[in-house]
Amino acid sequence: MNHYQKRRQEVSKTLEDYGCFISIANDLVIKSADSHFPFEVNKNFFYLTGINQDDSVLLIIKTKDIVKEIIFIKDIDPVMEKWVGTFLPFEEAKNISGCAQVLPLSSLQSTLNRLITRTPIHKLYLDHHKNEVNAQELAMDRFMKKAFSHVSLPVVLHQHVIHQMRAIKSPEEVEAIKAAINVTKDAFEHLLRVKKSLTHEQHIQATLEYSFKMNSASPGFDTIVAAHKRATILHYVENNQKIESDALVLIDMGSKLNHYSSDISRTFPHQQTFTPMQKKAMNVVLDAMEVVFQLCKPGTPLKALNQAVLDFYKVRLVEEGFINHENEVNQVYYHGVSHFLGLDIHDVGQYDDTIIQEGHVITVEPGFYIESLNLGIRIEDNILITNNGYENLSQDIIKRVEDIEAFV
Ligand SMILES: [Mn+2]
Repeated sequence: MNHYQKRRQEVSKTLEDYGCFISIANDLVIKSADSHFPFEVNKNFFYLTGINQDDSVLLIIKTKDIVKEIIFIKDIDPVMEKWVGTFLPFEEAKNISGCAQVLPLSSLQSTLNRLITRTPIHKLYLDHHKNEVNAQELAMDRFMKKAFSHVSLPVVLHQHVIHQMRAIKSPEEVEAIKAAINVTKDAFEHLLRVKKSLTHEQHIQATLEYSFKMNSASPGFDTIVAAHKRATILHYVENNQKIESDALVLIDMGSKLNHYSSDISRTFPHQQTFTPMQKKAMNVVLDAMEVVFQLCKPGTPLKALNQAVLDFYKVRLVEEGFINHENEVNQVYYHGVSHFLGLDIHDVGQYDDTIIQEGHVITVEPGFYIESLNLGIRIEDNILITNNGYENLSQDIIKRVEDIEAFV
């Protein structure tokens, strides 16, 4: 049984008899005129099938004695293939997914009709959530309108079940994340070697992303290259300014390789060395990381990590003179210290009231930001929770003041 089969089996255990689980791959989204945004697969669908093609559908049908799985993929269209490239062959889809029944999408509606009238299924379990935040119509909404316009069956929103599964990484997934981290490491070291000749933020972005592409990877998210006071804007992605000579440069980057992403932040001086003030600030953040690492073990509430950073800063930032009073902490540190990492950058998983477990992969990314000092520092590593502690998956990417100065 391959990973995808095992995962589908897990899902099938959560269904009642005469239930049908549905996950879809997403459709292509129009950008303008006849062009589309690059296809982005629904990560849950990919997690359960290994298939990365638009307009694909997975059904898991559970009746009294048997579980049946069917995957639908686009009918091969030889004319379209001349324009947009090869469609996924049916045999290959079977091999990847380990699903014996892979059928053409054109037979989906008749299959559904048969299921409803003959099996008959009583309940639908959708890989979907209620999108109440912005009320945007999602691919599943469109699918349901089209496929079930003539019947109404009770619907259960089942997305959280797959999200819970995805939060615990298998050894193979951890290897995939490590591979992405390695590409990011190479990119950062290459950058440090050539950075003397780079004068603008966009040069740094281009240099990092050049390395990603040369390693068959791509940016997992919009690369942030923020120098000087621009580093105090957390998601600054314009990356288009000349770098001031005495500036610190904050980069938040992550290559994506085979669908898994890394998410690494580093801060370094534009010149060859840090100023004394920059050095002092760097060491505060590096020490905050160590405080968080000590809590990275099964049983710690996820919330405790951020609280630990706040408690540490309340003392240390005052001691070092970066703030006057502990109640100013929120003005210089205004994001959380951790998120899950995996198929998505801000990966799925339950965030509220979560207890850290073995197999979680999280980021640890303290920072602080003081505009009047033209200072923004964030340092981020990717951490695997093990049975009794943690493994820092990105420990080989240099981050300490003396190591960066020695390297350049
Ligand atoms: Mn991050």
